Parts: sequence; structure tokens; C-alpha cells
Amino acid sequence: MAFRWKNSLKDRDVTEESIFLNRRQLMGGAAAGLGFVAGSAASAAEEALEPNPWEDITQYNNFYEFGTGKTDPATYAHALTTTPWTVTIDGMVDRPADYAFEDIMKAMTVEERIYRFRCVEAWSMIIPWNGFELADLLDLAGVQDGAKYVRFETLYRPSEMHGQKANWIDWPYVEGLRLDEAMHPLTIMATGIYGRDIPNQNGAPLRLVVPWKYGFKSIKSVVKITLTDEEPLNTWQQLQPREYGFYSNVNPNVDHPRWTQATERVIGGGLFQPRIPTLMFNGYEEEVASLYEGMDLAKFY
Ligand SMILES: Nc1nc2c(c(=O)[nH]1)N[C@H]1C(S)=C(S)[C@@H](COP(=O)(O)O)O[C@H]1N2
Ligand SMILES: [Mo]
Repeated sequence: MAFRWKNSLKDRDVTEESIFLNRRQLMGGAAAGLGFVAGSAASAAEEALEPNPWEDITQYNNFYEFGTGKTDPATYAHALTTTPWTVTIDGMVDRPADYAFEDIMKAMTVEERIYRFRCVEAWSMIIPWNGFELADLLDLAGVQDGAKYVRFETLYRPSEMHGQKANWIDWPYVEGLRLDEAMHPLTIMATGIYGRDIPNQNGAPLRLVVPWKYGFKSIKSVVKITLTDEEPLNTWQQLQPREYGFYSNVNPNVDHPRWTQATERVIGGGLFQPRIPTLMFNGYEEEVASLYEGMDLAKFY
């Protein structure tokens, strides 16, 4: 039986929707009354704890299967058919199978969660995801001893994903996690946002969310999950091996070769988009640092 983390999420990570809706209404009122005044870094950081509105979350996306512009996914992703949908779980599992999306949803207890950040490269947004722990999905298939990594694949369907007709990426999009990262309770498969079905541009009908890693690790519209004993080669490593590693943990101390990763631009608030200091592991240091104990994070980036 694979190692399983004890769920020790804090209030800020798991919040009932009714509570966050109330908080949001309160905050909305307060923000409207005060207007935007340039504040200290601390108040900007606190401001950043409120989820972004639906419009930010669904109209500023990266999903290269639909084009490379930030608004391309919102414009083109409606072409994607998401029913029926199956997720093949194979490799080192006891019950390899094509799992129908509805059967997965029936088997999972979907919790309401808020993730403080889903920091992406040099910008960040806070998205209130709905979903379930990846560990629960992996348990459904039964991870075998000896499995060390999880490899994920996005759908390949150029007839609906026009970006796949350009071959600068070796489609399908691929990502990978170490098994202990995959089993961590902060690692979720998201199926909704703000309690609604996840929109196509955000990775319908289910996508990975790993909140302490850079955005690109959170692979969308997953159709295949493979348990393996070899470190998977992910899409960004394939494209730019000198710039992208396997881990891609949020780390303000390790700059990307072409930009600083010490600060992030907070999306939202109109023209006022403050930069705030990026936190180690995106603020989840307490929860996940032990996964990397003894590793040189400048080498394993
Ligand atoms: N299949 C697939 N998944 C993907 C991407 C992609 O191009 N294709 N882009 C990644 C990148 S670079 C980011 S920043 C996040 C963006 O997620 P969001 O649009 O929900 O904010 O999705 C990630 N998942
Ligand atoms: Mo990204």
C-alpha cells in the first residue's frame, strides 16, 4: 500500500462555500467603500487572500491546445466535447481500467475548498476550486508497491483543440509528480470553480491542481494517469530542458533564467495590479517542505 498523508488542512484551505460567500460579500462592500488606495505590501498580500472573480479566472488562461494568447482558451475552448469522458488509469496499479468520469464522481466525496493562491510564473490568482484529493482517485485504482511517479496526459483531439494542429509541442501535454507529492492532501483533481462545473478553458472536466508548484504543473483535461517507476519527462522539460525541471516548486530564491521569481503580479483590481513577494512553496512551506528535505532545491528546480 502506497504511503498516504494524513489530511491536516487548515481552515484557510477548506472552507464551506456559505462561509466564503459571506466573507466575499463583506469584503466586496468594504473594498467598494474604500476604493483602491496604494497600500503597504502587507495589505496587498492580505487583499490577495480573497478569491478572484469568475471573470478573471475564466478569461485569463493558459491552455495551449486552444492557442497561446491569454484569452484564446476563453474564445475557443467551447469547441471541446467533454461528455463522454474517460480517464485511463494504468501502469503499476491493481485495477487498471478506463474509468468513466461519472463513475469517478460517484466514488469521490467532493469537498468545497479554497486554495489561497494558484501562483503562476510571475502572476497569481486565487481560485476557489471544487474537487477531490488525487490520492482518493489513485486509491480507486490501487497503487502498487514499487510505483514512484505519476504521469498525466491531456486529451489529444486536434479536431476540437485547434492549437494541436501546430506541432511546436509534442502533443499530448504531459506532466508528472513524484508519488508522495501526488498523495499529498493539497494535491487535488479539480472539477469545479465557485461550486459550478469547471469551464472548458480551465481544464474540464477534471484537471490537476498542485498549489505549491508553478501553474504549468497543473495539467488540464486529463485523460490518462500512469503509475510508473521512472521520472516522467514533462512537456516543458521537453521544450526547454535548461529552463524547466521536473519539480517546478514555487521558489522565490531560484530565478527562472529569463525572469525573477521573487515577486508576483496579483491579477485583479483593474489597473492596480500590485506585485507582492512570492512565498516559498507558495505559502505552503509548513505543509510540504518535508517532502524535499535534504534536496538541493537550486539543483532540483
Ligand atoms: N493541457 C494543458 N494543461 C495546462 C496548460 C496547457 O497549455 N495545456 N497550461 C498550464 C499553465 S502554463 C498554466 S499557468 C495553468 C493555467 O491554469 P488556469 O488557466 O486554470 O489558470 O494551466 C496549466 N495546464
Ligand atoms: Mo503557466
